[in-house]
Formats: sequence, structure tokens, C-alpha cells
Amino acid sequence: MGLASLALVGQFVALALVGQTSALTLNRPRAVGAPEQLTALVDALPIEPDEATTLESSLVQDSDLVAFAQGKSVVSTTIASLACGAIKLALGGSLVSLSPVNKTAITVNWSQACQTEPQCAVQPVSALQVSIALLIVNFFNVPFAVRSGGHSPNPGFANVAQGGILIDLQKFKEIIVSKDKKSVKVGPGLRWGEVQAALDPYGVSVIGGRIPAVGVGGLMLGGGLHHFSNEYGLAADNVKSFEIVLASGVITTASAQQNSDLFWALKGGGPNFGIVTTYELYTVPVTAIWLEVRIFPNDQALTLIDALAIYQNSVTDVKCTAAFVVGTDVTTLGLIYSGPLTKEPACFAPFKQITGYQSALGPGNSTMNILTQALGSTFNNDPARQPLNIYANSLTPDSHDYRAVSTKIDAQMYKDVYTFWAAKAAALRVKTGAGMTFAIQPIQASLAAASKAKGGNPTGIPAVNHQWWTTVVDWQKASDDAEVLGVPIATTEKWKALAKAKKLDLDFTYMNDASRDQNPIGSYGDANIKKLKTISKKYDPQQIFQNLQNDGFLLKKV
Ligand SMILES: Cc1cc2nc3c(=O)[nH]c(=O)nc-3n(C[C@H](O)[C@H](O)[C@H](O)COP(=O)(O)OP(=O)(O)OC[C@H]3O[C@@H](n4cnc5c(N)ncnc54)[C@H](O)[C@@H]3O)c2cc1C
Ligand SMILES: *[C@@H]1O[C@H](CO)[C@@H](O)[C@H](O)[C@H]1NC(C)=O
Ligand SMILES: *[C@@H]1O[C@H](CO)[C@@H](O)[C@H](O)[C@H]1NC(C)=O
Ligand SMILES: CC(=O)N[C@H]1CO[C@H](CO)[C@@H](O)[C@@H]1O
Repeated sequence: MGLASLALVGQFVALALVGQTSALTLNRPRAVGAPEQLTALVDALPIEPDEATTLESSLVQDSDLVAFAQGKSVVSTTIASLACGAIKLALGGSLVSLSPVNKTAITVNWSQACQTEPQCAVQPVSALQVSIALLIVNFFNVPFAVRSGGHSPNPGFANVAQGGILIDLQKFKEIIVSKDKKSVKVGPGLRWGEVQAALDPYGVSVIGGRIPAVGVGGLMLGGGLHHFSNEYGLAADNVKSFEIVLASGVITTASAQQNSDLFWALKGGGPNFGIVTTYELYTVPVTAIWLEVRIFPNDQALTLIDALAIYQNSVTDVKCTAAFVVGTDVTTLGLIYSGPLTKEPACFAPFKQITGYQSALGPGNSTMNILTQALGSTFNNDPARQPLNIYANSLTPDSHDYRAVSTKIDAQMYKDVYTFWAAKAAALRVKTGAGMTFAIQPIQASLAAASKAKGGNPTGIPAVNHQWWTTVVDWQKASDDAEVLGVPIATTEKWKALAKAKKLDLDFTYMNDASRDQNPIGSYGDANIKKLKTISKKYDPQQIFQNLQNDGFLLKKV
């Protein structure tokens, strides 16, 4: 960013954020020996005039930094370490961890493949601090990554190596329920289990994540599939407003009333538009639910798949959800209804004849919070944790992957892909110890209708009954990476080939289940992609989020 425009942004930020102080900021006493460029940077930051002068006095003491600001070459240190030093002076020591970076900050992450050591980890506690960090990152032109829950298994998306800066939002843990309980503000650093537990006493819940350890920040930007999405749409469809820090450092709101184009883009458009610092969500009046979680031996998988296809073709009640996951050792069928009942709902009749299971939960009334916390043991979230349930006999896994494909419904196609996958997964397990799941997520036509009714989103989710297949893969050795990653790739290709041959293929790829080499935004449809790119250029004219952000599902790759 040019320094002149930085100064302008500074005025704008100051006007927008701290109103009355802006005029003073421009007239404050300057530190002795501060080059104009450094003064422009300091004045661009949303801080008080006396703080600006103090910061400037500290910054001018670093001769490398002064040289860099004057456009001279800096030899004795790296640009990233200068940037880290400047952020540390601006935010205070306790919020910035320099090399060797505090391990707790970088290992709060479930996949070891995503644990690289950045030049520094910044842990802001307010949108203003995010704005300051981002403006300094811009000024020094260094790569950055943004992390909330760290549950993306895609290396480089929410992490960055030496030479780059990690903006880690884990301290954004605010939960504020509105007086009428109709909405709640949640910080991106919260995990969904924390959100659900906090809402339980209020008798409401939110359309968010299903697994408690997953982070708020990333899930929302990818859309967010929840148990009750058939009724209420994606998690993102239930956002009332986003508070977001733009590339310019400006903190603004995106809602149906304000920056409505940006609001639409954020509902599934990924990490392309800014850093979201608060999600204001509409609550749903659901805490009591009916459920049964049935655990079958894997030799029942094919029978269950037949029933699942019948269920998907017959279900009309949007309150019904079925979840189907084959793991290494057992197959899980989750049957959930978004309200209390006196008996099992009719929609689950296709599964009635299939016996030989154990109930892990229910059947009967339960609550959203009980379900959410119980699902914590379904996935192995933590490299250091004991293997659980579906990974009962596995080695301690270190790296993870997931992958996505969508198709229409067909029992024979489902079974053919399952059989193909099961052989490959078993062989891979023997060879590498990798654990791998096979999940079919039923999506009703009503999901797209609910999204549309709530103002729409950019995802282009097909408005038909269909399925989102996904897998979660865990393995240990980096030397097995290519071999392990090859199995989900081969399985998605099998899905695509069979679906195409039967004219059951769908373009849509769900971002939150998409692997590093997939292109979810590319599946949203030409008109939506074009609109997203226009909105990105409007709110980020210098394309900082495309060019300085380390990696992610970025529009520049579409
Ligand atoms: C075990 C497991 C269960 C899951 N269950 C579900 C589920 O039920 N429903 C569902 O939809 N998805 C689910 N997911 C997928 C999940 O939504 C994604 O992995 C999501 O990216 C995780 O969010 P996070 O904040 O933990 O991720 P992070 O790894 O922190 O971030 C992911 C991406 O979002 C960006 N980002 C994060 N926060 C912000 C922010 N505040 N502003 C700007 N950019 C940001 C990051 O830069 C990165 O590109 C699951 C994943 C796993 C591993
Ligand atoms: C590292 O970070 C954690 C979590 O943010 C914090 O509790 C701990 O005190 C930090 N350690 C050091 C040495 O700063
Ligand atoms: C479940 O909830 C319904 C509705 O509140 C109630 O009528 C029923 O008695 C409950 N069932 C049990 C077993 O508690
Ligand atoms: C929030 C969270 O899940 N933190 C865990 C991250 O991983 C480390 C070990 O790798 C655990 O100790 C933390 O509890």
C-alpha cells in the first residue's frame, strides 16, 4: 500500500473508529528523527495521539526499521521480524510471541501438518488490535495467516512459516446473548461446544458446528452445515451481522442493511474479504430434541446404505436429519429430530428393519448441548489425545485431511463407491495405520430454499435432495502423505465418474469439507464467482487478502 493512501486510510480509520481524536492525531507532536513514512504508518493506526507519539519514539530507535521505512535495503534482519517488532511495540508484549514462538499458540491446532512456526504469533483481543496488526502487516508487505479454531487440515490455510505472521484469534471468546434471546454475538476464537454450552441455560441454540472442538471463525465463512440446516439453512444463513476488519484497517459491519453485498459474500465466500472479529447470530428456539445414535458393525454398511437412499428419497419433514458414518471399526447412524417427541418420527421408518445395533445415545428426548458434547468423542481432535471410538485401534494420529464431493441419490452408486473405498481404506490401514471415515451427509432441497428465504448466499447449493460425501483421514508419517492422500482423491474420482455415467453428478463442492487441492468456490457457478470477485475488489482494492494471505480457498485461485 502506498504511504499517501495509508495516511488517508489513517484519517478514515480514525474518523470511523475514534471520531473525535482524528484531528488531534494528525497534529500530534512527532518523535525526533521519525521519517515521514513512519509517521504516516503510525498516524494510520487507530490509536490515541499520545500513544502514537510514544509508539513512534520506540519505533525510531530501530535503525533497520527506519531504513526500511525510507525505502532503503535492510540487511541485518528480516522484514518479517521488523514487522513483528513493530506489532509488539504497538500492541504490547504479552499479545505477540516472537521466535521461538509460544508453542501453545501454534499447537492449538488439530493437524500436525498445519503446525509451522511463524515469525511471530499475534493474539489480538479486540478488533482495534486486529486493525493495527493488519495495517502493520500491509506496511511491511509480509505474508500472514488468520486462525480461529485451527481445524482446517489444509496446510498453510491457517498457519504460516518463518517470514510470515500468524494472526491468531483464539482470545476472541466473547458470548453476548441479546435481551430478547433472539440473537447472540460470538467471538471467532470460540469452539462450538463452548457456544452451545453457554446457550443451553437460555433455552436457545444456534445453527453452527456439530463437533464441539471446531472453531467458530472458519466454519462460518465456509457456510456451516448443522444438524438442522434442512430447516434453517447453513450456519452462515443465520448470521445477523459480521463485524469485520477490512484490508484498509477499517472496522465495519456487514448485514442485510449495511454493506449488504459484503454480507452476502461472507456467507460461504471463505477467507477472501477481511478478518471477521464478531459473528452476530440469530438463535433458534431449539434445545430439546429427539435422537437416537445407533452403532452397527461395519458388515451392516451396505444394508444401511440401501435404507439411507430410501430415506433420502422419501423424507419431507425438514426437522429430520440422518447422519451416516462408516469408521474403521463401526458404522454410526445418527437420527435426529429438531424437537422433543413421544415416539420415533415417521421419517426414520426406512431404518426400522435393520437390527443388531447398540444405542450410544437415546432413543428419546435429549438436548442440543448433550448431543454436541457427546459428539466430541466422535473425532480425534487432538494429536496428543487418546484415540477414541472410531479410531479405537489406531496409532496416535498426527495429520489429517478431509475431502468433499456432492452427487444426487442412488443406492447402487453409493454401494459401488463404498465397496471401492472400503477395500482401499482397509489396505491403507494395514500398510500405514491410517484411519479413514466414509460419511454420507443427506441434504434436502429445503436447505437451498431456507438459504434463499434468508437473503441468499454465494454457494449455489443445488435445490434438490442430494448428498455431500466426506471423509476424515488421520495418519502419522509424513512419508505416507502421498499414499494416504491418494485414497480420498481416488474415492472422489470414483464418485464423479459413476455419477457422471448415471447423470447424477452435481458441481457443488462444500468448502468446509474440501481438501487443499480442491476448488470449492469454483463450484459456486459463474455468476456467483463473478460477483464475489467484484466484491473482493471493492472491499480490498489492493487485494491484500489475495496476495499477502499465505493460502486458503482464495478467489485468485478460482
Ligand atoms: C472433526 C471436524 C468436524 C467438523 N464438523 C463440521 C460441521 O459440523 N459442519 C461444518 O460446516 N464444518 C465442519 N467441519 C469443517 C470446519 O468447518 C472447517 O474445518 C473450518 O475451517 C474450521 O474452522 P476453524 O475456525 O476451526 O478453522 P481455522 O483452521 O482456524 O480456519 C479455517 C480457514 O478460515 C480462515 N479463518 C478462520 N477464522 C477467520 C476469521 N475470523 N476471519 C477470516 N478468516 C478466518 C482461516 O484463515 C482458514 O483459511 C469439521 C471439521 C472437522 C475437522
Ligand atoms: C503461551 O501461551 C499460553 C496461551 O496463550 C499462555 O497461557 C502462556 O502463559 C504462554 N507462555 C509464555 C511463556 O508466554
Ligand atoms: C419427550 O418430550 C415430549 C414433549 O415435551 C413429552 O411429551 C414426552 O413425554 C417426552 N418423553 C420422555 C420419554 O420424556
Ligand atoms: C483448545 C484445544 O483443543 N487445545 C488443545 C490443542 O492441543 C494441545 C496438545 O497438542 C492440547 O493440550 C490442547 O488442550
